[in-house]
Amino acid sequence: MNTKFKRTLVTAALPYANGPVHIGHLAGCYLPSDIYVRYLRSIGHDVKFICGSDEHGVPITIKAKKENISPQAVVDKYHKIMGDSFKGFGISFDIYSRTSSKIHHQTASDFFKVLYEKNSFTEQVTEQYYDEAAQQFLADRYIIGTCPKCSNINAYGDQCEQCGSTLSPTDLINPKSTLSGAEPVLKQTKNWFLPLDKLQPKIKSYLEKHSDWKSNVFGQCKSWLDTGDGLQPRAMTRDLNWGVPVPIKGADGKVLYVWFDAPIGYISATKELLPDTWQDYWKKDDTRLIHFIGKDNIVFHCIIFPAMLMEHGDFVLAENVPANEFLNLEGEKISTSRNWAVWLHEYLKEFKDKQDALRYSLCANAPETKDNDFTWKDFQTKNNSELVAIFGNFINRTLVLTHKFYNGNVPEAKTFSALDLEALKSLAEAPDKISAAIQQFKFREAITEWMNLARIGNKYLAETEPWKLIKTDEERVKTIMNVALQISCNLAILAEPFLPFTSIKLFNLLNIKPINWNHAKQTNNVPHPHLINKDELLFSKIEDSEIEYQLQKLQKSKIMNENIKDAQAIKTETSFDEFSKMDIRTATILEAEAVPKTDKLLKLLLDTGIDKRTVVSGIAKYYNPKDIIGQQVCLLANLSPRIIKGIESKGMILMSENIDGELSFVSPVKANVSNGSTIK
Ligand code: B3M
Ligand code: ZN
Repeated sequence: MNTKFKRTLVTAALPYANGPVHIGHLAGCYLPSDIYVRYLRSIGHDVKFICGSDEHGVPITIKAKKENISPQAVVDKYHKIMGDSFKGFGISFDIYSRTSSKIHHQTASDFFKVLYEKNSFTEQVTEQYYDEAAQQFLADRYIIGTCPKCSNINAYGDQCEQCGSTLSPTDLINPKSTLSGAEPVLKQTKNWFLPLDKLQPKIKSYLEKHSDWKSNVFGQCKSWLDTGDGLQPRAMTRDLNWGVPVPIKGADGKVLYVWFDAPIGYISATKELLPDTWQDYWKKDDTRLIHFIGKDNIVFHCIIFPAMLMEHGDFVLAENVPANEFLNLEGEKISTSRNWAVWLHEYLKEFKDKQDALRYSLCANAPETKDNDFTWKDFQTKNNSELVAIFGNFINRTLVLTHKFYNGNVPEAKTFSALDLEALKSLAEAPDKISAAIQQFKFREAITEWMNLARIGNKYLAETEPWKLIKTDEERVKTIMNVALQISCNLAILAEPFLPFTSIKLFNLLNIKPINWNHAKQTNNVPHPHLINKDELLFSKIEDSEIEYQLQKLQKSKIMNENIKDAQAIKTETSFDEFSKMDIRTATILEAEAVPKTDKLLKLLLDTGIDKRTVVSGIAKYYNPKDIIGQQVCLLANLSPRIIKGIESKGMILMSENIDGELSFVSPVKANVSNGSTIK
């Protein structure tokens, strides 16, 4: 590691407090940063790990409106859920703060004032949509209208979710304010812009010093600088009533842009953590600042925040920004609004004490260089075939044999054979390999090296076969078991950054107080004489049924999403003539019974006023046959007959379907509509 640096400040992106955190967050940002920090702590480096909730911005105000609560209530709720999830997974922040705190408001406000007084900002008057009824300017998300590209009538002012186009509010046809429903009017407003165009040369020379950054990060930065006219001025204030008020005259009703205040949150949280020494971590040249983030945050951390810091002066700039790509779930983009996610707080409940299984699988499959996919099947395989079958198996055999042969007393190693020496050599070499990978932010490689050591342990036992030798060469077995115990102990040391829960458990089984990375090259960490504790399994198999359950949960989200889509999108136009071809009538159910060997179908006998006929209907999940006798329904009476499960079905009963996919009858509101009445 570069010895120029005396201390490291690691920040992890402040997650938005408008929803819980999911596996994408963990894999993209919080797990790699936690591994990195735990490693630095373990080698005795001075490191601080900073995070907190990002509690400002428009999405939070929208959520508050929707739920009819205050923005503060929204962020209070999610700040707690997110903080608990991180704690649950052992993410070892030194502080998990929040941007609605007083210290943050003060810090962000002061920061803005410094830039303002240095004339860093340009003032610009632009036209923004304004809601006269609600008397406020409208953020893009608060305006809906018809998409000019695909005619979706519910497109947002910044984006159409139907066709995916990026829009600006003035592109919308028939724009409406979501606050009052009124048509918004364009009104002039003044805001303060950071002239990134003018700062471009400075930013460029900063970035050029860091061409060693991960290629996905460096590449994205370059394309910001090189595309079109390069960087453009960006507003650092917004017309909104939730956030840090703009601390200058004439700025009533305006707050700092959320991406201005959020990264300053790293500074305020450090102040809160270290009231006396925080400046060492932000202002001394021998501090190394590292931002862990997901790829959608690159421009803010590599361009805008450094530009703010440069303008302010005094602060160190990020030494590295090891951003990850995205993690997908079962082949699809993770989405909060579509509930296509594995929520950390749910995982913690459903897989009790299995945090390390997820940490392992997310690290082994981390989206470090490209987007990656999480599948439940792969999670199960990584747990069952690697954690249980390789690592767990090695540890378990070692502990069980030590108890069996020596009642748990660590035997002494006296003379070493070639096989022993080979194993000990691999053991001594492992820490440097893993360190090198971690220092280069290659966490997948690091955890693979760690697992390889467990593989070496297994191979060693398989080759030396102590269970056979015990009958013929007891002295040898002592050495073998001692070596196996040394491997186990160093696996515990080296596991700590990745699998902290397991590391503690394993030290405990070995009856050794946790020791740090600096001892990991030694191959005599388990003393003799020494008594180990009773063996226990470190990992258990994850059953097919548990995986099935998770897949079903996702399937439910999928059905719900399809239904929402159906409910939102009106089908293509049809003519009255087409519609009139359908003969829809009222009818009453006379008899109902389940169709044998199916769980969906009911066979119904209907009185249509004209005839009595049989209709097979897929409603068995929603109605009990005996409850629907006498129910009046609407029937598509001239649908061509079909044979369903050997029964001729003549017509179709109309049902309404809600977004959960539940069906319910549609019937006349007045009770005395006779059977056979037409519906037009
Ligand atoms: N809250 C975006 C996010 O959660 C944003 C990060 C802020 S870091 C200063 O992805
Ligand atoms: Zn569209």
